[in-house]
Amino acid sequence: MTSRATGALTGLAAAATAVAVAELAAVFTGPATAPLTAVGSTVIDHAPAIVVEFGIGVFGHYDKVALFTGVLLLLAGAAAAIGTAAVRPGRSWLAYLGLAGFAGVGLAAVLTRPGAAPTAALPTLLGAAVAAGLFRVAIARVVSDGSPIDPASAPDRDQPSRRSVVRALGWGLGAAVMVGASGRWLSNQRGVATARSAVELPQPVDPAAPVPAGADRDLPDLTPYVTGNDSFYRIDTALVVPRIDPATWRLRIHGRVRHPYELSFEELLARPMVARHITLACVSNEVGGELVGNASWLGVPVADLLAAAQPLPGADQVVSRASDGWTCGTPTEALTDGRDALLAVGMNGEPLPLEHGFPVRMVVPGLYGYVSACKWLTELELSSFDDFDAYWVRRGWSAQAPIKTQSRIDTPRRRAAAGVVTVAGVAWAQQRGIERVEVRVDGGPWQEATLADTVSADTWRQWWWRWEASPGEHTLTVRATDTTGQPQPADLAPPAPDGATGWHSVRIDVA
Ligand SMILES: Nc1nc2c(c(=O)[nH]1)N[C@H]1C(S)=C(S)[C@@H](COP(=O)(O)O)O[C@H]1N2
Ligand SMILES: [Mo]
Repeated sequence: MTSRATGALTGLAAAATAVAVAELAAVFTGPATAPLTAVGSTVIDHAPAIVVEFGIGVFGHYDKVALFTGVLLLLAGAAAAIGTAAVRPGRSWLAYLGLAGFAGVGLAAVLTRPGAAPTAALPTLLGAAVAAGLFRVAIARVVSDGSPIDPASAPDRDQPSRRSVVRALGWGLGAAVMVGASGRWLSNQRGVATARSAVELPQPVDPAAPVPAGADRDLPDLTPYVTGNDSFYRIDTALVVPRIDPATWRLRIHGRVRHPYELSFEELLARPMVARHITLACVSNEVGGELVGNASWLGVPVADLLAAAQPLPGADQVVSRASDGWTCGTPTEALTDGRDALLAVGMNGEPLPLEHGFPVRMVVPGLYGYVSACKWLTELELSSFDDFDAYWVRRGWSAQAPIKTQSRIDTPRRRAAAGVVTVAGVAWAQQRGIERVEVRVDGGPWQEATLADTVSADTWRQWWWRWEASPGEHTLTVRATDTTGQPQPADLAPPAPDGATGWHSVRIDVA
């Protein structure tokens, strides 16, 4: 092995050790204090909106994995390059400089995350210190500063020593990866999951309307009326799922109010609860897309909590703030006009899953998630639209974002056998409700589909239509009409800035 390769390996091993030690330390100081995570989160928050959307669009649910992989590859490349340069005689200072540079970036990231305590610096400092130590030992074994390295001319007895160092480095690299991964796994397992399973949800004083049998036509590829928690779409900017201990969680209600106050989780649970089926939709959902789901939510009406704070005139926006610093702004009107806007603690009969906002999130029927559905909620600030732009509004999305009427074909999607085919899907227009769904084949006349039952205007509705399919290629198109009589517009619009429009079409091979 050449000295340059040894240098690269030393650099890699040092970087891996730094990351691994930091990940392990972050088990104790909290997942957001792992420098890798903090850097990734900072990248997400400061990346131009277009890149974040591109990331979501291209990588889908894997955008976070992609970001981690990118950061890791960059780090590995730099570490190997620095190691290669630093192994040359008299150049070991390069390694320390590089390490200090990375530690500086890591420290800057962990200390500027929302709610960071000074202890957030510990994992990075510890990781850098151990890596520096390792590098010092390794480099001393491989080179003696000042004397040129040439493996060919090196004395024979030096060879086994270098080989053993290389082997040790290889093992060290492997061990570091294992340690880092288990540190990450450990901190994912720790604490909050247990606290979540200990939560006992109260019974609602105002229970959800039972789902009528006719709401769900059990077809194999048709989206079920109620989405299971495990299959519910997830969208957020959180690189690691925030872990909030319900025992220390507090909600602050403040801003333009006469009576600011705070509430513990216990106090929230003691309030009268309602349960409602509400279909949540993401503004980034493309026509025909999957970023929409329907669940039964248990929670406290937001209006009650706001009323207790006595909002002042002019407070036309309620800013929700999450533990990770994310914000959204909801019209005060939408939270007080009598619709079922909830601070939810339960989802389909369970405490909120960690990924869906445990312990408390907001759910507002009729508004896209980015202006209403704050997860890991810690603050409600009465403000005004003039005074404050929330996270996505600052990145160019509309401040006001009511959900647009949409319909989707779930089955068939590609192929069908000639004869009678059941075309089916879902349609939604929360708050207004779906009145009619129509399907057409190859641009022919619109034909009315059958609508399934629903519990309210705030959820999607399944629909189906009997198609006499003839062999060949056909295009199926669907459109919905809401109960105000407004048909879903044909004009194609992209998700930005306030939701996609257009009809969903699928091309089917009938054989
Ligand atoms: N804290 C936090 N809450 C958030 C977001 C976020 O990035 N951070 N994203 C919002 C968006 S854009 C949507 S569509 C919904 C998605 O909720 P879900 O992941 O439970 O489906 O959460 C909203 N709440
Ligand atoms: Mo969203």
